[in-house]
This record gives sequence, structure tokens and C-alpha cells, in this order.
Amino acid sequence: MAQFEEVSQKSAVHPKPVGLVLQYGTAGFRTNSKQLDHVMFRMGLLATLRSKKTKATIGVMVTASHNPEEDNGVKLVDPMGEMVTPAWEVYATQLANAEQEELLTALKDVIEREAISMAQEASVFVGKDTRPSSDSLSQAVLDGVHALGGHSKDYGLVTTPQLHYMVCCQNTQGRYGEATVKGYYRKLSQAFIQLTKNVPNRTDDQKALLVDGANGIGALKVCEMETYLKNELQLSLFNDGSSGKLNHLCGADYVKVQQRAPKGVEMTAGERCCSYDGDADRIVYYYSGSAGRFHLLDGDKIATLISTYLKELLTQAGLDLQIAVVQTAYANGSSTQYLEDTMKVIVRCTKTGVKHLHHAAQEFDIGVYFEANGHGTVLFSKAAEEKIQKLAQDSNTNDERRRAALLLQNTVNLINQTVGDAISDMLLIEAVLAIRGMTVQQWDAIYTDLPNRQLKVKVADRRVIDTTDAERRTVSPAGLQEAIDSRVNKYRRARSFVRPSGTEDVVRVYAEADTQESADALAHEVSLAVYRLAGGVGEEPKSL
Ligand code: G16
Repeated sequence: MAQFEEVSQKSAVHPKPVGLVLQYGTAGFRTNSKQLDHVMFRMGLLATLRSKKTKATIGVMVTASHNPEEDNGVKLVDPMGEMVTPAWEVYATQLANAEQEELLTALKDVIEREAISMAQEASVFVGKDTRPSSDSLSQAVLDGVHALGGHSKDYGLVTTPQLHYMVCCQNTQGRYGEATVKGYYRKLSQAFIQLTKNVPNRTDDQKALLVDGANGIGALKVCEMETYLKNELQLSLFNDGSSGKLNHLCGADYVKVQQRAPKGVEMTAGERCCSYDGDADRIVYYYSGSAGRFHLLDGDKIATLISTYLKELLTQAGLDLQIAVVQTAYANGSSTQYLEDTMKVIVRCTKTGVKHLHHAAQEFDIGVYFEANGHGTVLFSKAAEEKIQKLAQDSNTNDERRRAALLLQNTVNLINQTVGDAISDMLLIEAVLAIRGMTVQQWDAIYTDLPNRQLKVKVADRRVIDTTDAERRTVSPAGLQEAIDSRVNKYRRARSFVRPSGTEDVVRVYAEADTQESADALAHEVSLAVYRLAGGVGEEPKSL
């Protein structure tokens, strides 16, 4: 078949290094950009097949998000804007790792197993972040799409959540919104302005927000959006990419893990600040308190703020909708306790990775999902959206209920339900703080985080670590869980777990306890146990 000849010829331009094997990670393939050309070409092929199979547009985003600038990666987007279904991750791995002469066989295998009609048209949307390697790698994706005769639309530089949004808009024939970057700005800014317009006497101070753009795509895009916000939000942008390196000493991951302000952000006491990550799908907030103490408001605090706000509106609207919060093992113990005991909402814990949280959140009328690292969004079931809309349009209902329903309706419009979105989340948080008349300090005071510490340990092969119970316990290597348990038992209110990262070549260690000293000591002791029992390489972890 001519198509396969074309694939054969084009794939020779994107050859696979012999013997290279890559794992499909937490959010797709991710490694040094030099190893990824063939993977990108092949993901272009796979996205085209997925499009033929689903008869819908598929998205491919070239980004390595929070990783260092030298890395790159790829995220695949399914028709409704969600991460590609896990069954296809297996095909992605097979295609990425097939040696050059095996590629056609691997491709035909997917076609056969999925009974794909090759006569079906295909459409793929492609986006990229600002890494220097993203230009040629996104071209490799496009080459893959065209080799199989697929149609493509190259959105160029966009945030990951913008690409997810475009895919969903396209596949809902515009019902979710217009599949353009301008359409995205218009929808979100209109909802934001509707939400905040009736808040009395918002001062310039209340409208002011410092943004760390991580020297990445989020900085470019939030700048583009600013005029749409009509001064309802006054942003001061730092790390805008004009000089600094992507994610270097800045960005959401740096701020969350290091628990300190990013380089270059000039904050004065009490000012609200936030950081995006490298592809703007995560956000964390922070401020400097009295005596210059750094206060972090991470994904758990964001989930709490948003779910409290939604629950209040549901009560005011008299709507009986079930609300749940989905977290991962990284969620601070205090947040889970607050959500369950004080707010009395359902809390679920899943494995790390947006796809897991997203899936769990879909089971509820309203599912608020956030990873502690700031990646998250809110999902509304179709029935919930319809109930909200009906009430908002019901002129016979009383003012309080109607007002709450209208706020809920605009909140739905402000949220990018396809995936975590730093810009959309930022606008939502700003709107909630304005509507509830809360300062960042009052938000922070909802509950007090347990002191915690995250570390990374280098091992020869991180796959030796296997976990269970939503990654809260290890099952291998032998003796590791017992070692963790015995160390946790030495401290008060302590918890610790380890898991292999799916985006970096490290094992992640998390520990929390009643004091920072205890959390630090526990994290160090558990790191040592990992190093000794799971094949640590390089220097032994040192105490903090
Ligand atoms: C990706 C995933 C997140 C995950 C993060 C870290 O984020 O989308 O769900 O929390 O990786 O994963 P790991 O601990 O396995 O390295 P991003 O923002 O880097 O794409």
C-alpha cells in the first residue's frame, strides 16, 4: 500500500537509535530531547491511527513540562481533551521501541488489533512549548501525521491545556467553545469578568497578582490574554522567558519541591504570587508572611478553596449535587483530614498522574481533582451542568438561589475541564478570593499543612520499585516497606512513601511529620533505605 511505502521512506528520515528503549511515563514519553526525534514521528503515526479509530481529532503536545530545558516529551490528547486512553499507551510503547525494520509490522499490528479502516480520514492538532528542541520535534510529529495521509493543524506555541481545549472544542463542534486561542481567551475572560463584576469595591491591591511564568509558554500566553481581562486583574509578570532559562530556579515544581520563592520575583509581605510550570498545566500560590517567612499554597490548598466555594454555592442554590475531591499520596495529611472531617466531602486517593485523577473525578456530579504539585481542575457531569443551567434560567426562583446558580454557571465556563490549566485555575482562584472577600492569608489559614519534605534518589533502575495501594506502599524490593514502616514509627503524625518517577530518572521520596526537623530526618532516612535496598548510584543521600 502506498501509505506504508510513504511511512517507510519518511521514517528513514527519523531513524530510531538501535537498541534504545523508552518507557511511556506518567504523562507520555519524556527524556533528553536528542533521543526523541523517532518517537515524535511515530507518535504522529499513532495519533493518526487513533484519529481514524475514534473518527475524531486527536492532539499531540510537544513538551517536557517541568523538566529541564534539555529534555522534551510528548503528551497525547484523546477526543474529549483528556489524556489518551491507557490501552493505547501500550501501542505507543510498541511503536516507539520498534527497531527501524520492525516499524511497519508494529504499525500494522495496531491497525489489525483495533480493526482500523485506513480509508477513514484523520485529523491531528499539534502544539509545542518554548524549548529550543520543540520546533524540530513538532515537525517530526507533523511528518508522521502526513506520512499516513492525516490532516494536521499546527497551533505552534500553545500551553498544554490550550491544546487539550482546542481538541475538545473541535470534537464537540464548538459546543465547548471555539477551537482558537482567541476563542479560549474570550471564553475564560468573559466568565471571569461576569464572576467578579458584582464584587463591590475591589481595590487595585486586591486585583494585583505576581506571576512567575517559569520562563516558558505560560508567560507568553498570559501576556496575550491580559487585554481580554480589562484590568479586572493586574498582573506583574516575572520569569517571562526574555532572559532566564526554562524552569531554572523558578516555576511551580521548583517552588513546591524547594518550598521557596522563585528567583527573580520581587515580592513584598502579604502580596499574592503564583508560579506556572513549563507548559502551564500546573500552578501553585505563595506569599511572604511576617518576618519574611515563605508560605506555600499548593494543589491541596487550591482544591480546598475551590471545593469550599462550590459547596457553599450548591447550598445557596439548593442543588443536591454530590461533590468529591480526588488527591494522590502526596496530599498533605492535614488537607485530607480537613476535607473529610470538617468539610465532610468524599475524598478519593489515586495513583500519581492526571489520567488517574481525571478518571476518578468523573464518577461524581462534581469532581475536584488536584495533585499537591498544583495540577488539577474540576469536572462537572453533564447532569450537573444541566441542573445548574436550568436553575440559572429559572425566573421563578428566588434571588439568592438564582444568584448562586449564575455564579456556578460562570464558574463552569471559567474552568478548563479537559485538564489542569494554570491560567484557568489562576482566574478561578482569583475570582473565588474576590467573591468570598478573602485575603491570601485567610485562605492559607483554612488549615495548617503538616511539615513535609520531598527528595529524589538516583538508582540504577527505578523499575525495581513496585508499589500498591495508590502508591502508598511498596511491594518490591523486598524489605523496603518494612524499612519505611520502622522509620515512620519513630516520628509523630508521620507518613512516608516512595515511588519511581514517571517523568525523571529518579525515585521520589515523600515524608511528613509533626515538625520540619522530623519530616526532614524521616525523608533522609527513607532515602537511605531506598539507596541501600533499591540499588542507589552515586553518593549516598546526605542529611539535610
Ligand atoms: C506530569 C503529570 C503529573 C505528575 C507529574 C510528576 O506533570 O502530568 O500528573 O504529577 O508529571 O510525575 P512523576 O512524579 O511521575 O515524575 P507535568 O506537569 O510534568 O507534565
